[in-house]
Amino acid sequence: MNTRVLEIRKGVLNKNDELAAKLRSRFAEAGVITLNLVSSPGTGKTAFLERTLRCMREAGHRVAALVGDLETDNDARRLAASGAPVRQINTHRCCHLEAAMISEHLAGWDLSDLDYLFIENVGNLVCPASYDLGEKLRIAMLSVTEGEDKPLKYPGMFNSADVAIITKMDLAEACDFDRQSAYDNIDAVRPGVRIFEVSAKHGAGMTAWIDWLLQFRTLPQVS
Ligand SMILES: Nc1nc2c(ncn2[C@@H]2O[C@H](COP(=O)(O)OP(=O)(O)OP(=O)(O)O)[C@@H](O)[C@H]2O)c(=O)[nH]1
Ligand SMILES: [Mg+2]
Repeated sequence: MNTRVLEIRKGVLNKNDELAAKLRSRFAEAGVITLNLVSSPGTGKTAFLERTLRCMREAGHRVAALVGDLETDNDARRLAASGAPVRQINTHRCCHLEAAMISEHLAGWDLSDLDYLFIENVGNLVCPASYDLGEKLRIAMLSVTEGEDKPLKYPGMFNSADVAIITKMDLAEACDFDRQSAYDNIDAVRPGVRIFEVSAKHGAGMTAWIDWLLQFRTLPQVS
């Protein structure tokens, strides 16, 4: 019985991987850098993206976003206030985004009009780790209010990340955030990963993040 369940799951993942590979080729051909933002619910993905989209648009970069939630278009409305093209993906009972959902919601967008496509995944530290969306960069986020041990408890998410971002740094002192412990735990599951500290509320750390992202685009890209 268990073997059968595993086979079905493998089949679903293989289909997703095939679609994700096609998306990755499309993104590379269009020259768009695609990022998949993953974290627990409420870590601050949307707040961070609101600032990122606004700053990047002001600097003349072409950005767009897809945002996944089970229900509501609240996050899409927040992000669209930046002026960037934004689409909400409602997954209903599904706790993660899949490559097919990305493909479907890109309909009508000319990817070659974009420099960066941000995908905010459904808030969940487990399932999104298993679903490749064809992204170039997976960004795992952790807020100072969640507990420094989250990377150890949810290693799959942090282990598959290209960048880690610690959010809500303005609350660090009030939460007795143990910065060294957070860094050690991230490093334990993803040795050497680049870590940024930000406060989307006050803007601290955002310049370093955006500078890094702009510089990343200039590096030779291997798809
Ligand atoms: N103090 C502080 N609060 C923040 C910061 N970033 C986000 N928040 C607050 O944290 C709460 C959740 O922020 P969101 O941006 O909606 O978080 P999210 O990760 O997008 O949430 P989901 O999409 O539901 O998973 C909101 O009340 C935000 O105002 C920050 O840098 N500092
Ligand atoms: Mg959100």
